[in-house]
Order: sequence, then structure tokens, then C-alpha cells
Amino acid sequence: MKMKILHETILKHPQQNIEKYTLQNTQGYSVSFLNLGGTITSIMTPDQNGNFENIVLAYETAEQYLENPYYLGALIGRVAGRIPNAELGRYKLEANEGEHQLHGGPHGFHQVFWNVQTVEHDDSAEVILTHFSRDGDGGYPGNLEVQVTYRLDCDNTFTIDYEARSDQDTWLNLTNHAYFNLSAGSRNILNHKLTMNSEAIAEFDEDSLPTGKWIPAKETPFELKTGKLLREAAESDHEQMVKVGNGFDHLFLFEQSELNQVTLEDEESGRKMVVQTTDPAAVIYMANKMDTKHPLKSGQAGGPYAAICIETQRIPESLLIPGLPTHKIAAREEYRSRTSFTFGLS
Ligand code: FUC
Repeated sequence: MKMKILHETILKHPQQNIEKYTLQNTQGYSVSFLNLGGTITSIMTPDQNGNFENIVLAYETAEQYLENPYYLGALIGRVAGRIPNAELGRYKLEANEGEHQLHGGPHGFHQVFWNVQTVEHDDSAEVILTHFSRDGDGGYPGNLEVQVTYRLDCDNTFTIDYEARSDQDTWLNLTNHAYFNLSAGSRNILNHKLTMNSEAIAEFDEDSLPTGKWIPAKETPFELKTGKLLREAAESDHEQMVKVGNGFDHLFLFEQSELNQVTLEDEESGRKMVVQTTDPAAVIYMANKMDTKHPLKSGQAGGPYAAICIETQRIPESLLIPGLPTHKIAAREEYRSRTSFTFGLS
């Protein structure tokens, strides 16, 4: 039996319609996303009783994606994370968090209508999203061609491949900002267990900007080798944890291996997700700063600890580690990274 790709228009808009695509495998797992921002709106997986539910946060209405204030499920670029004073070298970027830039600025990739090309194979369903970002877009140098491939296979793995190339030296750090809740929103994430080989976290100042220093994870609440409940992070009195609203909202550096891994488990539903990436780092964000102003799909609660984001990425130049890729890319260099999410039961 062939894998399926379904398609519907969910909002007619004078500029461009919002189209929704669903990749569905033969076991009933599915991933839905929009042409706008490549935004993931649903990932349907079964719990231990075989009930399929959506394990990512989504807004109540399609119109909300035109703004997407929480960056729910969106592709993030050109540069994920915060850029101090919205300045890179001699380039002045568009600021959108006080003087700083967050997640590519107000016209970042989450606001882009991507071109979509669907490809159905026997054992996977694939969609290729492409975007051409002009020299000077948002203040960034270089004409940039970006291609993101979303693929769901018959073994319940969803893979994101990022590829890009610029005609000038520039900065680039691509990720996806899905908010996961393995209980499908019926509880917060404080009883979810997180396991990863974290080597260090980037120290943050009051504005969550990196100070340039790495803090070793060993023997701190950021050591997650044997797994920790997220509740421990929320209740920790570690200065870095309190600073960002009690919990994780930090750039974690992996102990490097060929594929770096993060595992998330929810005992009550039995769901488990394994994230593997070629990227050297990931921002782990427990939605500590999320408000409840923007309504979510019925059955989903917003606010602190509503979900967790695992934003795999590169590291900023200010935190340079020899041998690891930073945000800086050279003219005509091939930017490539892959992150996969495998869904199953514990
Ligand atoms: C994450 C966090 C930020 C921010 C954003 C919406 O990437 O690092 O603090 O709140 O998401």
C-alpha cells in the first residue's frame, strides 16, 4: 500500500492561500503542515491504548498562523535564536525583541509562503519546500536558496532535511519550532522525562543572550544522561534556570557523536519520541514564557509548561568550538543538516 499525501486549502487569502498538507503512513501516523512557514500543525501518534492524538500544539484558527506569535511548529530562519542588538558584523538586521532579533526577525521564514512540491514513494511520503531569500532580506547579506524536505516513512520516523546555499558570506541557522506534548495536551509536560548527552549549556544574561561562556552540564540540573523529569528543571533554584522563567530555555551542546540524540517520554500515555540530529546543539524550551493570550485547538492548554520545543541547531560564533559548525557560512558553501523524530512507545 502506498503512503498518502492529502491536501486542502484552509484559508483563502488575497495575497496567498494557506494550504495544508498531510503526510500519512500505512500505520495511521500522520504529519500535517502549512505552506505558510512550513508550519507543523499536527503529528498524530497512538498512545499505549492505540488512541491516535495530536502531540503538537496548534492554534484554534488558520488566521492565527498569519502572525504566529509563539512560532508554533514553524520553520525558523535565517538565524534561529537571539542576535544581540540585531547586529551581525557590519549588518544591521530587523529587530523584533527590544533591540535584539529573535528567530529571524518580523519577516523571518515562519512568515514565508514556501513553494511546495509533493513526492509519493512506496515506503515514504515526502514534500520539498523551497524559498529564495533575496540579498538584504531582513538585513541579512546574500541571495539565499533554501530547501527543506519533510519526509514521513513507514517506520514512523519524520525527517527534516535542511539544505541551503548563499552567493555571499552570510549567517544561517535553521530549525523547526514544534511544541511537543506527548499527553496530547491533557496534562502539562512536567512529568515528561528528557534524556540527552548534554556536554554544556550556553550561559545566558538577563535578556537570554549568550555571554560567550559554556557552563559544563556535569553535576548540574542540566546533566540529562540518565534522564530527568522536566519537573526537576521547573523546580530547580539554579540561577540559569530561574533567570529564564524557571525551567529550560537554553542552548544545549551535545557530547558530539555522529548523530546526537534527545529522548522524550511520557509514562502515562506511554508515548516516546527519539530526536536524532547532525546538528551540534539544541535549544530546549519548556514554554516557560508562553502566555495564554492566543487560543489553541480545543483540548489544548497554553501557558508555561504546556509543551516542550527541541530546536536542533548550530552554535553562534560567539560560542565557537573548533571543529563545530557555527551560524557563519561562506559564499557557495553547502549548508546541510538533518533532524529526525521517531515516534513509538516506551
Ligand atoms: C524559544 C525560546 C525563546 C522564545 C521563543 C518563542 O526558542 O528560546 O525564549 O520565547 O522560543
